[in-house]
Amino acid sequence: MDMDELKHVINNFSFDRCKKGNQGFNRCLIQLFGLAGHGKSSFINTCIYVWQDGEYQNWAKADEEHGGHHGGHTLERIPHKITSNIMLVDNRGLPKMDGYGSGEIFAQLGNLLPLGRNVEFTKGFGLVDRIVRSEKLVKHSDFIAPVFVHSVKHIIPPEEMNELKSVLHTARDLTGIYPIVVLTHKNYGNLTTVESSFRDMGIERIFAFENYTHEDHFKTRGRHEEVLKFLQEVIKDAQFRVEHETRNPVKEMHDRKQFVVNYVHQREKKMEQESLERKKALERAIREKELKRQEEELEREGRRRREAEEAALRKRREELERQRSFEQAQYNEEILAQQQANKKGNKKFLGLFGKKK
Ligand SMILES: Nc1nc2c(ncn2[C@@H]2O[C@H](COP(=O)(O)OP(=O)(O)O)[C@@H](O)[C@H]2O)c(=O)[nH]1
Ligand SMILES: [Mg+2]
Repeated sequence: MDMDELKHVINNFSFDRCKKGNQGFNRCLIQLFGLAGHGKSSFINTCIYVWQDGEYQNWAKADEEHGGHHGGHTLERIPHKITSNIMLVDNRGLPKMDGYGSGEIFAQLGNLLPLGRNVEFTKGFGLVDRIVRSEKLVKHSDFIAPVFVHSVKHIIPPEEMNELKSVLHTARDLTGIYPIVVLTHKNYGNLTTVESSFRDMGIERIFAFENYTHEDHFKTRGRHEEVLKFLQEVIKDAQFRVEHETRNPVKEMHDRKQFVVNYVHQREKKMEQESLERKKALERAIREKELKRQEEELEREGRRRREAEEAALRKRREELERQRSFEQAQYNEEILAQQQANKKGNKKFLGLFGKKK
């Protein structure tokens, strides 16, 4: 299919044209999710740029140095229109995937939080409250197509693989569709390594882009074509799911809500358990430290005692030595005196002997 044909297919997409009719679906929401800074907003800019084929603008407020907008970092769920039936949604990205964050991701992905409003992150059951408060503001007629955005600049370290895999699989359980993965920064990282990591996690549909940005928006056929192919893939899949399955958008929305509420509940339990374990570990560490301190004190005490005993022994030895040398000196003196006395005695005797002669 050439670019014009692709454009035609995308432009004419409508759930109304599905074989069984729209089954209650109106728009296809291409829901972008992923970590902050991986290029979600830039990818939206890229899609709009290609679709409108006019001047480049920072429509999605990507974090661009020369953008002059609010300095990037999307804080809201903003829908961007491609056609009246296809929307791209820039969800609020997370600084990292952790216990709290993933609940937020799924609430956004499940279309349970309103579009066009700030997404305030809350801890604990605050998220459930927000979901309940949003009930009247979200549309069950939105079909959700999950798209995970990841920059190939970030090679996924082994310790992050499981967490990410679990996020992608939960996204599948929540939406009924395996997320399409969009890799960004294609020319600035290790595409092959990152791509194979996602394949290892069971992801089949992967698109790689060098996004159009403020610095680089020189139109290339390769980039234009790849974006159109991506959009076509999303709508083909959405169409397939509405044509080949019996759907009930109202029930599906309800199930998604249930799913996320359960997820948050499980997550809370898990986090409570983890926090309890952390507390126990801390207490254990404190006890061990105290024990070690006591052992060291005992050891020091023992050393002090041994040293004192050795010093006393040394002193005693020195005294004995002094005593011994004193006695030796006395003895020597006596011997000397004796010898001198003997010498005198001998002289007298010799005298006598002389007289006799
Ligand atoms: N070279 C290059 N830069 C990109 C690409 N995608 C995003 N960026 C840059 O990466 C930064 C973060 O992108 P942004 O779209 O704001 O990320 P978000 O937080 O996921 O919305 C910005 O400075 C973008 O200009 C890409 O594919 N190639
Ligand atoms: Mg953004």
